[in-house]
Amino acid sequence: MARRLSITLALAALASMAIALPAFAAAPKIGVFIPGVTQGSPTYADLAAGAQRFAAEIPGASVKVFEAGFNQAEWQEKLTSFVATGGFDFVLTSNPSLPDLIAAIAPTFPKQKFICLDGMKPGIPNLYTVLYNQTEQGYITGYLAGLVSTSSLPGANAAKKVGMVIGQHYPVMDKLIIPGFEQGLKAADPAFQLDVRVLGNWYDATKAGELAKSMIDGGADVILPICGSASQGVIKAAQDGGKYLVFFDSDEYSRAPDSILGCTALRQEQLAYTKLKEAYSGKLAFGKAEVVGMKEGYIELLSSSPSYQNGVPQAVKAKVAEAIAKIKAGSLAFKVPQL
Ligand code: RBF
Repeated sequence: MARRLSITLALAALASMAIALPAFAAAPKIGVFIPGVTQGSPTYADLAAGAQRFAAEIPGASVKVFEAGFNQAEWQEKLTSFVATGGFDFVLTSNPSLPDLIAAIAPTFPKQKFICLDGMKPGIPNLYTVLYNQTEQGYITGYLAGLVSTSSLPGANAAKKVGMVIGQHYPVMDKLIIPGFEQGLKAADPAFQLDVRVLGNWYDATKAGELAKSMIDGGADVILPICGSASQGVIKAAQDGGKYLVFFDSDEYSRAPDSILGCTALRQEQLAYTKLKEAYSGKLAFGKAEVVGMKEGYIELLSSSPSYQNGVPQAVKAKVAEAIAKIKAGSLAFKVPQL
């Protein structure tokens, strides 16, 4: 009798626990929408990895990763069918152009929760966006590039020219990244000129190499490639010309340890993991748009690599460290403009 009662009580306790659990406790289904391909674009690989880490902690949770490919004209339709057929609790994606595509279908799928990293759009009730402060990231990367260019390193010349190869123009590039990079260069020396070349896609390494070579011939001694897998061509051109590279997004040093002198990384895997966890526990502010940067630990200069430690002159490292400390302390601040 007592035994039966305790079993009944235990069942009742279990039942009340079940009621108390959050709505998504029945193992969340996560859909990861990759606007491009994962291969060669670390931010996309990191996005999927963050979702996998989150799912691995919850028994029965699942992650479906969908690559939408490079034809941007197809993304809207592909996103719609991914959402319509997926039955996901959360759709996670990353790209500055995705919030508008999500906004177009959000009213059709009002119960579908969307999380978009590397984008900004407040006011959509079922969309949360979080943007990296890439003005800040651009500034530190540009300051380092400018100081390297004016240093006495072999390959650094007297011309005050630094280059970028970009996949395409878009508001985050034009309003945050390029102005930030330029400000950083000019902080090193106001005479700097930035040469920006546009590839027109995110994969053509041959053309990216040609653009880089042409900039090097024109006097650029440091180049920042932001062009996805096409960056391989830029690396080759810099190596052939005895010039230097700085990188965005992730740890790229091993691709050219003697030529890549700095990587400012986004902690995208951590951000994807954290935001999914917050969403799952009902703490994510859907409808809001947030911005994160160095202070929050989501942008960092990867300074422990031997390429940086041994390749960058001591005086340059000291100046860059000082600028980073100012940003973290708030005495050097970069406002993110309206996109
Ligand atoms: N970055 C990549 O690394 N690979 C890509 O395939 C890629 N495609 C993009 C497509 C569009 C429409 C836009 C707006 C940006 C794209 N980016 C891509 C850039 C990415 O979102 C980010 O701005 C840069 O990686 C710098 O952090």
